[in-house]
Amino acid sequence: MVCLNWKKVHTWVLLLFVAFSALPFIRGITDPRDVYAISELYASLGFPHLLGWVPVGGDPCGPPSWQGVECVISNITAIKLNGADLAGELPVDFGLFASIILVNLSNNQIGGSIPSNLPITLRSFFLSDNQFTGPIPENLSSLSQLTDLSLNDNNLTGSIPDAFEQLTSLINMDLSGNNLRGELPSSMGNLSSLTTLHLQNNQLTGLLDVLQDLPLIDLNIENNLFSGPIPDKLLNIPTFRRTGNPFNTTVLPSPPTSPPPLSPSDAPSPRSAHLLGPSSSPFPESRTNNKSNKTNNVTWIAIGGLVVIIILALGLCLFMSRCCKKKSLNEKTANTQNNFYQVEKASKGVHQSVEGSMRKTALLKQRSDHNIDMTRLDTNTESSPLPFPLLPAERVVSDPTFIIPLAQRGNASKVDSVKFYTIASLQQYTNSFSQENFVGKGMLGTVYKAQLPDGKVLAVKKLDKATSGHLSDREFFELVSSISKLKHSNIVELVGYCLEHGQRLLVYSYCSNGTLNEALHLDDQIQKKLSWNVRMRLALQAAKALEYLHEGCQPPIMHRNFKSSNVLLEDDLSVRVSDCGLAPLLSPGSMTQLQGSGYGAPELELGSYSYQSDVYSFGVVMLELLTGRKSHDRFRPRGEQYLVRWAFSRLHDIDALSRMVDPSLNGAYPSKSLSRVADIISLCIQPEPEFRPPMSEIVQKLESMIHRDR
Ligand SMILES: *[C@@H]1O[C@H](CO)[C@@H](O)[C@H](O)[C@H]1NC(C)=O
Ligand SMILES: *[C@@H]1O[C@H](CO)[C@@H](O)[C@H](O)[C@H]1NC(C)=O
Ligand SMILES: *[C@@H]1O[C@H](CO)[C@@H](O)[C@H](O)[C@H]1NC(C)=O
Ligand SMILES: *[C@@H]1O[C@H](CO)[C@@H](O)[C@H](O)[C@H]1NC(C)=O
Ligand SMILES: *[C@@H]1O[C@H](CO)[C@@H](O)[C@H](O)[C@H]1NC(C)=O
Ligand SMILES: CC(=O)N[C@H]1CO[C@H](CO)[C@@H](O)[C@@H]1O
Repeated sequence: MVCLNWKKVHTWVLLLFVAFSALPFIRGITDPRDVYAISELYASLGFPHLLGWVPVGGDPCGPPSWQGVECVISNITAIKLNGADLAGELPVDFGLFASIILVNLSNNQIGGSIPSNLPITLRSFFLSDNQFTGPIPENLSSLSQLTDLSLNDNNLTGSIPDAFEQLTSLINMDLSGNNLRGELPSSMGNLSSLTTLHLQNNQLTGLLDVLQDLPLIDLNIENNLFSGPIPDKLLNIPTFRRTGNPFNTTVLPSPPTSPPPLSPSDAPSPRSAHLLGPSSSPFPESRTNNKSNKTNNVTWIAIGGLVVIIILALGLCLFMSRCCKKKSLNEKTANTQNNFYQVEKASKGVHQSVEGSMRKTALLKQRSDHNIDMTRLDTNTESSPLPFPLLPAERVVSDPTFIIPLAQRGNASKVDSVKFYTIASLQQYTNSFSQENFVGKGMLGTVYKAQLPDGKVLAVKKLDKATSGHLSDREFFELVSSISKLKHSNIVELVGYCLEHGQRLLVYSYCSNGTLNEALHLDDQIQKKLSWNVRMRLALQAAKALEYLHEGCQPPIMHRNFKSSNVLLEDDLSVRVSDCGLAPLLSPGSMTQLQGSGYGAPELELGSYSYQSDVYSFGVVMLELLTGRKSHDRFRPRGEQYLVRWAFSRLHDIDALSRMVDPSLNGAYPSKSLSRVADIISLCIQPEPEFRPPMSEIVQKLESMIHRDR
């Protein structure tokens, strides 16, 4: 009753207050893909001070507006942060913006390389006057709607990529003031709308012929190393600056009809633009009409009204529940502390709570001891501001439970054996997830090589948003915890993880000899080392890994994605199976993928997967070892594309069998063990799952065979 009276007096004040405090919990109107992309950008830039920007979540298209961000309804269409004193780098997945049209980050101090993953909707892309290094990405070729490109005054190196074939809308391009070398690529001849081209102050060489049929009005090639002769047509360009090149312009009036002196026959690299597929963005292509801000504002009024209603409703709920639970609140202090994010946000204004969460981001990054006092952390208003710069030395937080306070603090499930890594440290170790550190892309994410300051090398698996997105932080944490318990000499060891800014990464020990798939099908050097005996040893070790998962773990674990590219090889060619325990991340579609790649057992067709399905996949890997063929090879004749289909009947015919053996073994194998191997494989790849033997039996068979061969 006291509650209600009090409410009558203060209802409106309070409702508004609570409503505003609750704002961060309402799912904003902004396209979640854009929210994710802009959070990535913000983290990668090192959380600079920008009005309205928040590190996690937030609603870039909703009020309060974010500095420099423009939207059309729920889509981010422009980011204009030129001259905003920005440092840091651009994120690797910069391409995730779904509908962005203009990016202007000119006049800043942004470094690193230009990401190769770019938003394919871009029309205007300005990065001039920064500190970008490295090459111009070839994936420029996918930006078919580009009209303006300015990359001038950076420290870009390498040659201009042959990536312009599709860029027929490009009108202005400025690449001046870099360290670009090499000749102009032939696809520049396809820039059929180009009117302004600035290439001055580089070290470009070769001829200018490729430019002669472009509709240029303004061409500047000063201070390069171009050779003559200059094509006649270029001399008609209204503004053509060309001083500071070695060609002797005065000889030009007599352009030769014969082929120019410098052989143009050294054709451009064969990697022409059309070979590059569509953008790597996991989301469907999207296009947006850039409507003016006015349209935007009108819509805002409508949306604003709706939002206010929702806020009020939510506020009322929050208020009621808080008010009536007031008494029991004191008894539940511990719980309240667990949920300190909510408590704080509900009791302070929006502005303060944003500041608070930023402050926490900063604090969470700092090395902490186990008994950190949450209450003090929460109320300490004079704590340090933002974590500038984002890429300092290693910051490993020893207690992962501290990082995810929402995941029931005090729960016994602590991951003591693995480290928590910050995004920033992993970014540093992987050279910002650069192409040079790229190891491979699997069904679940992308793997990068990480070099730690102490010389240690690790493998970082950056999980795709699509694969781990359905797990809550808590579920992800439990997953990490369960993987960390897998200890076997033939299973890749998990050493840490990262859970920050919506990013989930797993950090593993690194296997220097790549995958069995590469060893068999790609890497001649390692393939030479794969003698019969080595192959049998690899099979045995891989079998032991699966045996451990199926029969040694409690509860047992299905691999669900066993294939030669998940069989990693150490220095000494011993096996470590990867992706163990990651089955919860696999989408339903992964079964189809496994089948498409030739590893999937027939029962997958019926949607069923069992331990015996792993056994089948193991049989396929043994077949790969035996034949040296790929599990699925679309370049083979029809009947031979799927390895199992081709091999199945041949396994029982001794002549056919000996013809099946990998020719690169040059017949160097004991014929007795060949038929034993064929028997084991036949058992594994039987169509009926119930007839396939358990892994322990396969381990025994392999062991006794290897033993007899000695
Ligand atoms: C982009 O930024 C540059 C540098 O501040 C500025 O000169 C230019 O007008 C901007 N262009 C657009 C389209 O915003
Ligand atoms: C560009 O690279 C050169 C040579 O590596 C270096 O001297 C210069 O400082 C760099 N400039 C910027 C802006 O990073
Ligand atoms: C690009 O130019 C070459 C040479 O002129 C031409 O053969 C090719 O068809 C053009 N490609 C496109 C996509 O226009
Ligand atoms: C370039 O784009 C293609 C498809 O558009 C994508 O598959 C590839 O991963 C991209 N390259 C890089 C280095 O991001
Ligand atoms: C926003 O982008 C999506 C695709 O990303 C598109 O389907 C939709 O039409 C866009 N909305 C507006 C208002 O432009
Ligand atoms: C700039 C330059 O080197 N100009 C020379 C071009 O060639 C003519 C005749 O060969 C010379 O007289 C110029 O000095």
